[in-house]
Amino acid sequence: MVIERIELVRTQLPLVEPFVTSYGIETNRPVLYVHVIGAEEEGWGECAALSHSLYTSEDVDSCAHAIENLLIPLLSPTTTAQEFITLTSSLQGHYMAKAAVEAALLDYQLRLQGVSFAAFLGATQTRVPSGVAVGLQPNAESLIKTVGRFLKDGYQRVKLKIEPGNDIEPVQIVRSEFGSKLLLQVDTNGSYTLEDAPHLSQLDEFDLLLIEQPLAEDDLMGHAELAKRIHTPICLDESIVSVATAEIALDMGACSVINIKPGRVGGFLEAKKIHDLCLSRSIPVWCGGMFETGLGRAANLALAALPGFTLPSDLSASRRYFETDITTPFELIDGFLEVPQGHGFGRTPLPEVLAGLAPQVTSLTIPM
Ligand code: NPG
Repeated sequence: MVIERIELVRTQLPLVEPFVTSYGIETNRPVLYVHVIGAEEEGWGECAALSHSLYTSEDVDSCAHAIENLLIPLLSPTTTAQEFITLTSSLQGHYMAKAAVEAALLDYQLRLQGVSFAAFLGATQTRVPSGVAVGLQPNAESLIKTVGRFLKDGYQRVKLKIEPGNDIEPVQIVRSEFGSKLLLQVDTNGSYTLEDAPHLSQLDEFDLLLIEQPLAEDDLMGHAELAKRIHTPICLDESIVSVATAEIALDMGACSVINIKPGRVGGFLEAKKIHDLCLSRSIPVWCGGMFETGLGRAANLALAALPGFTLPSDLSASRRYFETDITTPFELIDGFLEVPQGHGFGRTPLPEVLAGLAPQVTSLTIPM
């Protein structure tokens, strides 16, 4: 498996509607693909980073810089994804940048071997229950309209973004409008402090699946304390950057559910380790989303098809985010998305769609 060259492919894709969270408004999905090219095959990996570093410290420009200047120089033409992890193990941070390179190498080597990513990981499902994330809404009317539209589409679970001052009421509105059977959870993106525990305990009566990342990323102690003061299960997202942090958080009682996002933990191989740890402890996990294009979505679906993913994931149909996806789009069928079975991730960028987005392509040489 000799890699001849690598390209960084950059463009952006507008979102069909703005996505509002506690830290800002997303209107575009910046696209950064790592494209590995060999004589007989190619591989593609998508970087999860956004245009800003408000979600985590990485952004799409910092990732492109790290990939070009720190990560690709460590490769040789025969480096495998597994070897890449060993080579970069002493390099701190750069999770999303590493994950994008690892993904391209995985796709490349699995295509060469003629194996699907789902089979490689040991997936046990052929379709994955689809959840939808709903950004902050300006008023009750638009909240009800938006949630109603997604439920009509068939989404099996709704996640509401909440923030201080805009939290109990939207949950109460959705519960009373759509009933107690709706699988409902909330995500605060770390916007509360432990002092808000009495306030957050007001969510207990709404029988939520979980509250995601209520406190700051580095406040594991706070989460462990909060878990004693509220009944809603705590799920961690931003705090979990590796299997080691997952183990610490679980040992401390800081969470009872984990959102696994491959980009946030440095790649799919680490994501699988977190899954395996949680499965061994009967801790439910689900796959988070970063409104990836079809390429990253395809890879996430294979991960979410592992047996420990017992909660619906943030894996929506392509059209929830994009008018035209860069790959063949993912469709919602009876509330599920199908897990791709083709070699590698089973989806590649469609050349004509990508060309229409006028991508900026940087060719990188691999050290011999
Ligand atoms: O379905 O892909 C998706 C998006 C899910 O809400 C989602 N992602 O905090 O997990 C998150 C969140 C996010 C939104 C992250 C905006 C970063 C920016």
